[in-house]
Amino acid sequence: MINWDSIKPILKKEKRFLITSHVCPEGDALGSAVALKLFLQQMKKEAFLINEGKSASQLNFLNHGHFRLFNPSSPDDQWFIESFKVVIVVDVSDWGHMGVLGDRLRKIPSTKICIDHHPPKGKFGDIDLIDRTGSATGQLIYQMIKHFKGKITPEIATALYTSIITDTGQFAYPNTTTEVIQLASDLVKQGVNHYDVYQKVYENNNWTKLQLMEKALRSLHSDADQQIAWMKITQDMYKELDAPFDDAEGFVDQLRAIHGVKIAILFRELPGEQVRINLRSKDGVNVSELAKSFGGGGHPNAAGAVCNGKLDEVIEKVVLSAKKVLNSH
Ligand SMILES: [Mn+2]
Repeated sequence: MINWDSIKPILKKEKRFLITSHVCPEGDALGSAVALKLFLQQMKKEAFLINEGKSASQLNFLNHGHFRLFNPSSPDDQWFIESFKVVIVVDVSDWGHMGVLGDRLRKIPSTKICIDHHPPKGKFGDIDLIDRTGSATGQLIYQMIKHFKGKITPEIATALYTSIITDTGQFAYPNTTTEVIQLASDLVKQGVNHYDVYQKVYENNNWTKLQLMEKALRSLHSDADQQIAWMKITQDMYKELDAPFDDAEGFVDQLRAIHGVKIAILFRELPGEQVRINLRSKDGVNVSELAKSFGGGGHPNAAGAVCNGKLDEVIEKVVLSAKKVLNSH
């Protein structure tokens, strides 16, 4: 359990807070950040969100008006982030996942508070509030709001519900606990329209996403007697369709859903000879160490990394390591 009282003096004293998360925040990062902002406003504080990299368009319903998109070359943005004495980082405890914004924030002498459920790589902020047993950071934000006797408004509840369904795979992943199911029930009682959230998050695909999937599927490969499934997305595929990077969100889960597949990998080529790797596993196979060995991290069944190198070379290396994970399993 997190000792929320450790931040009580700061919450009491400070008037302005900056909230941020990892690059291209997904459901949990965005939902946690929005809920935290709304809660701080309830406490009559000024709270601002800033992030680097857009979120998937499906999450726009949470995003509206809340986020400032960080522009590394804007003096205005630099001035803005320097104007805060306290920065709260949610759903990430690794500066490496925070882009240029992370580098800049690190150099600023503000107090950094971190609220996260990922296994930490070491000390991250000035105050690290980390609970690895949390199914989602949204769950921790909920505990925090309750601890400080805040009100779970329908808007806060909707943001937290989005956090929870996206990080638990709609209460399907092994990280789903009775506690988080109960929490979801409470959120629905507080006014979440769960079917509306479901439709916005999961039935809101655009055509380019499917076209991108069609292209990616042409590269579908299996390895290790069909226990490994992987596919790749090149920069050319993105360019041909003018598709945003996040349009590939969820593709890797489709690979994991194949019968017999224990490790699923999506490789996405980034500009500048870098590759984003998304790893998923099932049947007790742990891919977090694999992600770590490539400079990333994550959960046992869902992890990722960004790797330097040419796409095909990275694929070869990672698939080889994945085979080793299976052999030692
Ligand atoms: Mn999360």
